[in-house]
This record gives sequence, structure tokens and C-alpha cells, in this order.
Amino acid sequence: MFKNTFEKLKSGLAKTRDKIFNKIVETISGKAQLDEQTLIEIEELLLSCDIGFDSTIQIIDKVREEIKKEKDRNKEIITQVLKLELIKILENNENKSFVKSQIIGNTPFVIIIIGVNGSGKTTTVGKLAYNLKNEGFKVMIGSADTFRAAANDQLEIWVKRADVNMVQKTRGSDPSAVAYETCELALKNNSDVVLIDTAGRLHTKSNLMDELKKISNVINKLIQHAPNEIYLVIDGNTGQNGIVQAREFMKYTKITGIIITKLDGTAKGGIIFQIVKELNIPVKYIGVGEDIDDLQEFDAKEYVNALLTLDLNN
Ligand SMILES: Nc1nc2c(ncn2[C@@H]2O[C@H](COP(=O)(O)OP(=O)(O)O)[C@@H](O)[C@H]2O)c(=O)[nH]1
Ligand SMILES: [Mg+2]
Repeated sequence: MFKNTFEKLKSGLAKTRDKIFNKIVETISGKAQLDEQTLIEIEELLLSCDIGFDSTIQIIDKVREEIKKEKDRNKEIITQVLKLELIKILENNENKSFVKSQIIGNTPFVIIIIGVNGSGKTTTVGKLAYNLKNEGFKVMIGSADTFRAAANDQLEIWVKRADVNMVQKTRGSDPSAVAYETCELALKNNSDVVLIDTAGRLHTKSNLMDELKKISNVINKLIQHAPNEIYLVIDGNTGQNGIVQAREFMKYTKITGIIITKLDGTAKGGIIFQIVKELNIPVKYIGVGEDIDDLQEFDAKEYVNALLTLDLNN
């Protein structure tokens, strides 16, 4: 639904591309023959960007198979095999982000953003608000992180940038009261989308998880079809730990989508493959920078094309 720009995605994924995928292409190009040793080198590179063991084996097996079959194993062919296999893993679980008609039929469409501290929730709420506003939707944000003193101020900066409305209360207020009032106001002024930012709850603290349930329940009392989406934000730098976090959240709440942030800051952008393979939840958006227009709808083909290119100077 949003306008992705491929160049932005490419520059956002530069670290993973330069440190991993360009090296893979170099490895393939530099060899007169693609032997078992080359495959081991590729395997090590894939593992080092957090793609995960299962996916790595799947990819290497496919390349090995292809090498046996194809007489002409030039780097174009092998790169293409790699690409197709990578896309296959991501498309396993690909589910396009919500479409316009979904929102239009269900206003106010309520999205709750959850995740551990510092994962990028507040930033993502700002970016999402901006994107939705650009799509022509009237957006209302609820600042339900009443735990941190600076949370309101931080969100307010994004609210100004995105030019949307926000409901906030003083620090220490009941987060579900913020959620309730936000939805109440959204109903009153005919907002299309409500975004609820929440506190960085530690997934080991079950009382905080209970609070999340309470937020969901009060929203549902006011708007029968809501909450429509619950998105878990995972910091792309956290590797395996991001999956552990997701599993913990899944015990307490039904997560409808995952947002992976900070992919611009890591050479371990392979984590998305592991997330898709291990969690049965679609990845909806990816964060590739700190600017307001740095949230992209996730697209498997675009993602792989941005990572794996034959032109290494690009
Ligand atoms: N480079 C980069 N930084 C990000 C991205 N998303 C969030 N951040 C940064 O991560 C830090 C924590 O973000 P914040 O939204 O406050 O996290 P929260 O505690 O989950 O609300 C901030 O410094 C953000 O600027 C991203 O996609 N790329
Ligand atoms: Mg926050």
C-alpha cells in the first residue's frame, strides 16, 4: 500500500549486502570450479548473518543440486538459484500488509504496537502514522507508554512530524485508560486509524503482559472489531534473542504481524529469514533508518533483490 523506494531499501540493507552477500558473489566469481570448499565458504557467510541453520542448509543443498545438474555454472546462474531459494523461504509466510479496503470497512482500525524496550516502537508508530496519513487516512495516536517520563515528549515530536493527533496522559496513568480515551476520541472525530504505542515491557514480567491484555480488552469494549492488529516490533540487531522475545509475547497475546527495525544498522539482516521460518507470523514492515519515511512494507522479492546483486559496486 505504501510507496516503497527500492533505492532506500538498498541503502538501508547496505551492511548486510556488503559484508555478506557481495562476499558470496565474490566467492562464486573467484572460483574456476564450484567445489565443496566453495559451498562451505558460502555456508559460513550465510550463517554469520543470522539466516539460521535450517535455511542455510536448505540453500546450500539447492546450490549443490544445481551445480551437479548444470554444466554451465556461471555466477549468474548460481546467483539466480540463491535468489530463488531465498525468496522461497520468505514467501513461505508472506502476507501483504493490510489493504486500504480493510481499513475503510473497519474504522477506526486499531493497531497496537508492542515489544521490548528500545526495539523501536515509538519511532515505528511515528513512521506508520506518517505513511498512513500520506495514504489519506485520518490518524490518531495513543501514548500508552505512561511508564517512561520522556515517552510523551518523544512521541510528540513524531506526531508533529507526521501531522496527526495524539492522546496523552501524565506519567504513571493507567495505560488502558489512555487506550480507551484515544479510541473514544477517534470514534468522536471519525478517525480512520488508531495507533497505540505501549511501554517497553520486559517479556519476563507477566504483570506487564497482563496490562497488554487489559489494553486490548478496553479497546474491544468500545469498538467491537478492534484491536484489528497487534504488531510486535523486533530490533534486527538482536538475532536469536528476537525470536525468544516473540515466543514469550505469543504466550500472552495474539500477534498479527512483525515489524523488524534497525536493519540499516546491522550486517545480520538475515535474521528476517529465521523469523519467517521459525515464527508463523507474517513480517509486515521493516525499518531501514531513523527518518520518518524509513518504514517500508515488507516485500520478499524486493528484499532479496536488494541484498543480492551482481553489480558489487552498487
Ligand atoms: N537506525 C535505525 N534506528 C532506529 C530504527 N528504528 C528505531 N531506531 C532507533 O532506536 C532507538 C529506540 O527507538 P524507540 O522508538 O524509542 O524504541 P521503543 O523503546 O521501543 O519505543 C531510537 O534511537 C531510534 O531512533 C531504524 O529502523 N533504524
Ligand atoms: Mg517507546
